[in-house]
Amino acid sequence: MNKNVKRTILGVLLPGMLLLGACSNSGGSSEKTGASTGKETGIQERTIKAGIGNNESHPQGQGMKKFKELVEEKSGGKMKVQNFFDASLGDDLNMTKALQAGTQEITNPSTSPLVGMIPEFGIFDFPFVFNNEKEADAVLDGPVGQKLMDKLPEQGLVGLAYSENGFRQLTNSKHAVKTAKDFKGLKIRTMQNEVHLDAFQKLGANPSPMAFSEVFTALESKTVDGQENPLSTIKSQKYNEVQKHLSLTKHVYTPFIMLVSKKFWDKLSEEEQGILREAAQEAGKYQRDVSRKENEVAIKDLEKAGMKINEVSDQEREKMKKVIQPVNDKYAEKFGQELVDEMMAEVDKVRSK
Ligand code: TK8
Repeated sequence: MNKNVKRTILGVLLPGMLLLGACSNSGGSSEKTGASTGKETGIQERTIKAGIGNNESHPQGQGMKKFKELVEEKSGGKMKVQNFFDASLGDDLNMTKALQAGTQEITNPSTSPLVGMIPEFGIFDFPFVFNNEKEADAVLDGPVGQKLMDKLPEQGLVGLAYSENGFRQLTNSKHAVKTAKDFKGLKIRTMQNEVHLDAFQKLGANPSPMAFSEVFTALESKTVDGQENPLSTIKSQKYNEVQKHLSLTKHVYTPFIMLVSKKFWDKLSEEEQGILREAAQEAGKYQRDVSRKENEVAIKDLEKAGMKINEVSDQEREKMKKVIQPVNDKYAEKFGQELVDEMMAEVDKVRSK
């Protein structure tokens, strides 16, 4: 379907769907009544609404399908996960707010839009911190990743597991980006994240933060010249239809995090909580695998689809890193130098192995 038509249809259907969702007796409100004496035990019949920004075929979509399968299997079919794809429940930030309000149970956002609630998540937005997925895994699955998860409950959220959005690459309609200077003047959509905004500004680009579901139209209408996302997303969102150049900048790694509404979580028995946590961790591992394989396929598909792809040399990446360094320094101070040092020590540990 034509993207615009699809969007128009969504625009008409969405308010109605949301209304239905709000009126239906699904999710947190669907558990058995009569247990007003506090925490329940055992496993109850539950319907769990889970929403993501990407579509079903994207590695994130595949991860959520695995999560659904695992939750239903582990609960003997009592806990049902209802997946909503393609930002049909809203974008990362809106869905996270719905979790806080208790009107949605689960979402799986990039960590980047969470910085408005928990600034420290911004340490993952520092460009050029990770060289490869192994380094990212070590930090996310280690004490630093856990420290950040521990900050979620005070914001009405519970974090279950990290998975991967992945290394971001730049696309644009103007020219190949091979050096730091090539960013000059490019209008680039960024996530709603101050570190990204400042970093692109430092490179001389003209960044504008925007929700994910608006990106295709913004590129098509030339409101912006470019955007940056992992290869799997560039392919699944068909950005190749409106972008000519793909530059393998690999400038930053974005995690996904499985979030649960704390309002919902607190109603669950320990057994139910255990099922969700285990399922999220297993699905997270599976999803990372799918993501890594898909990126290898996606680059070939994007080339076949006619994108002009260019590598960025390590020396040039190093130069970009130097330009951005003051931004990283500024935010390290804001988020806590100690936390940043701890992250870098973890990375060094992997590097020296
Ligand atoms: C999906 C997003 C997304 C992210 C972005 O909800 O906004 O560009 O990379 O793919 O989390």
